[in-house]
Amino acid sequence: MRLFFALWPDERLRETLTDWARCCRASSRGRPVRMPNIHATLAFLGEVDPSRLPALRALGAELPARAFDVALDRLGYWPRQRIVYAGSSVPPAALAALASGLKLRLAGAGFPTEERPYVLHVTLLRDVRRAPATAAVAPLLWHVRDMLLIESVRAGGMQLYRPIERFTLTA
Ligand code: 2AM
Repeated sequence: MRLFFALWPDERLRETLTDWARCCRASSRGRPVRMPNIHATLAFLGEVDPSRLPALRALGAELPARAFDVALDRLGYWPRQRIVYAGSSVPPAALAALASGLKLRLAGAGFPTEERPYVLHVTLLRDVRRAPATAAVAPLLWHVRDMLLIESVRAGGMQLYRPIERFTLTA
């Protein structure tokens, strides 16, 4: 199974982010992420044997993580990944704590983890070869109340993200 932990904006937020992608695309070009698929990856696991699912479920449930709000207030461009993303110029400490706590537990349980520090990014466009004309957007407040374990599957030529487990973050 190809798995990852993610934060998933609600439908209203994903619609607004789809509008951002549409605006951006006029200058940057690229391929928009479909509205249902818009998310922020917290930790990418890659191929995982299904026998490890109980360990991942337990790990997510035991993570002492708090709910938080984050303002998506900028558009970023990563030329190497060729993506345009929505990001935050003021990511809250609770997000950093969630990402580092998850990484620590994943590493402890023998899962591969990312070396680089965590940077919140909600990918909006892929296969982008030039920066969008503007990085400024009206801030969008995202109330993050849960974290998901997602399975990534390809079906009929499309990328589908299937929620495996939802973990409520404490208020
Ligand atoms: P991206 O948005 O930065 O491209 C499901 O594929 C999610 O996992 C995507 O959001 C993608 O992040 C991320 N992802 C895919 N392959 C990855 C990799 N090799 N390393 C880190 N993240 C990856």
